[in-house]
Amino acid sequence: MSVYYKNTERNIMLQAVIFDLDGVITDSARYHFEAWRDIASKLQISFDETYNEKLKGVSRLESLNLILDNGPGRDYFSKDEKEALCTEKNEIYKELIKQITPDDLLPGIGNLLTECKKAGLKIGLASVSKNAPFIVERLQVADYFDHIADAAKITRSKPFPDIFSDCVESFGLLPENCVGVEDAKVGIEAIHAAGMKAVGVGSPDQMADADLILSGTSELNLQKLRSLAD
Ligand code: B16
Ligand code: MG
Repeated sequence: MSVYYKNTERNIMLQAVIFDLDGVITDSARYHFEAWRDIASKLQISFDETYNEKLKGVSRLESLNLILDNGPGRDYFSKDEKEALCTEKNEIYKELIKQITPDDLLPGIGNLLTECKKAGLKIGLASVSKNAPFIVERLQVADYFDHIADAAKITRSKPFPDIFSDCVESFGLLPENCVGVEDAKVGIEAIHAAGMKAVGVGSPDQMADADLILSGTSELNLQKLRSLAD
């Protein structure tokens, strides 16, 4: 480590910021909720926004399993039936996210991306959503990202570190020089498991383990992220 720091100015210790998508860059979590609510209602399983918190940051199949846990159980349907339900949910979701526009960037995110870019930081996207590339195109922010992790290649979802580690490795950086931003409890765990400091955006109870807790994205700025890495 000391060798790495030798030629590094204190104020450029932060070298990359790695963002979650749903709930951090844009509020696509509500579209996941709406799509799963349709499936749960068809299956006559109760499902509300409180239960939906458990689904944030977890894979499509695991989301279905969590919903089934609240009904007939995750082993009730065959693998093929579950795959069909996941596809059905994704078709509903894909229709909903077509309405996303650049106005749907969450407050403060546009400025933060610009600040990071101007400061020469690497910017990564660590979303386990296979629809993430479509959403960043809809938001017109794709060009800000130096690396968008390919969710299809990541077999272990959050809370495993894989998706964040993929970004860190693609930059050739050490995790201690990167900061992750998340809105899900499993996402904070994933950032820590990758060896990085975590900024949690959301309620203090959900974000309790984060190194910096902010109530909303409008509170994010580069200075706060830098102070975390120092
Ligand atoms: P998809 P993130 C996650 O995205 C969502 O939070 C989670 O609710 C969803 O199940 C998962 O992506 C998979 O998404 O079905 O579109 O592939 O929070 O990691 O940006
Ligand atoms: Mg999220």
